[in-house]
Amino acid sequence: MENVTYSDYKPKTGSFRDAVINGLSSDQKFIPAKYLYNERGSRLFDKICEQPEYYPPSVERRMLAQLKEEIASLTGTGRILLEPGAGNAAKVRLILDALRPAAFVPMDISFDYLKSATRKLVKEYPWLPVHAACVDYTHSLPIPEQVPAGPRLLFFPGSSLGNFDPQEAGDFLAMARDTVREDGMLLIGVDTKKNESLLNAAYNDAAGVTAEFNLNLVHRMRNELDVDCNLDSFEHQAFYNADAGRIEMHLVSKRKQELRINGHRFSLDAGESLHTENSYKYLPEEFISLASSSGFQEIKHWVDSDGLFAIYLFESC
Ligand code: AVI
Repeated sequence: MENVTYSDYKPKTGSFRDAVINGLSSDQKFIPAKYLYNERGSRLFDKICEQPEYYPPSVERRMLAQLKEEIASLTGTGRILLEPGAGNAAKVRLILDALRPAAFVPMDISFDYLKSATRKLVKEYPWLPVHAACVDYTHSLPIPEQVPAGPRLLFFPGSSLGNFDPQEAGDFLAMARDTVREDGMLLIGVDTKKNESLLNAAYNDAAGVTAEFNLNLVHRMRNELDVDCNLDSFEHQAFYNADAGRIEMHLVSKRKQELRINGHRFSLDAGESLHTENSYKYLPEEFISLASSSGFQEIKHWVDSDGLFAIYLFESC
């Protein structure tokens, strides 16, 4: 059997133009968060992960490095390891040696990025069969036919689940449960509810990288949709909404202005916002209950000593 395969499930990406026209037509104007991640946005997100205020990546990495043997003792070795949104596959490297999977299935929406990440990975781990799949995991989790039989483990780090609203998060977990089947497991990293000032600081870093990431949407509207607006006519806003249990990210119009896109005109008042992202935070009991309504029961969870981040291991039930 081949040690590396590539499958393209051709995810359909809707057009940025249609999404912006639709979002600006709504009462609370919005742009779906996935449009933050073009190539420039993905680079800015990588830079966010290096900011001292944005604690999730460093805390999760530290936890995985410390917990890998314990996790492996609970999952066993030789599983088929699946990772939706694997990107550059940096986090999985922390657990590969301990988990010794029978195969790894990295999934990502960008085929070019996935191919180059896979080429590097197979050089570093010559013993590991890799079956890379280009998919949009928000819609489906197709498994390439070359993937051998065996119990599956889905790895979903980075609190990416927090960018779904709770209903979508439940739907994603149910899809994950169908994908890993009866003898499957889920290893997932999820950000916790905590002191609001830490949360607010994490999305308002002093170097302004998160602001630049958010303003990338204005950049895209100017460059790709020919919208005549200045970058400095919007400002970044991110705050914790305690009632909803989420960080909200907005672009706030600094003045009254009109945005024209393909014959559509949208007027914005000074102070009016475009809602650009939600990032939900969960108490462990809330998250365990959400996962259990999607068919997973807890094996164990770990919270770091400062209560900043949680890692959960579930099995299918
Ligand atoms: C990708 N995702 C988990 C990040 C988060 O924390 O919700 C995206 C992000 N947005 C601003 N900073 C980071």
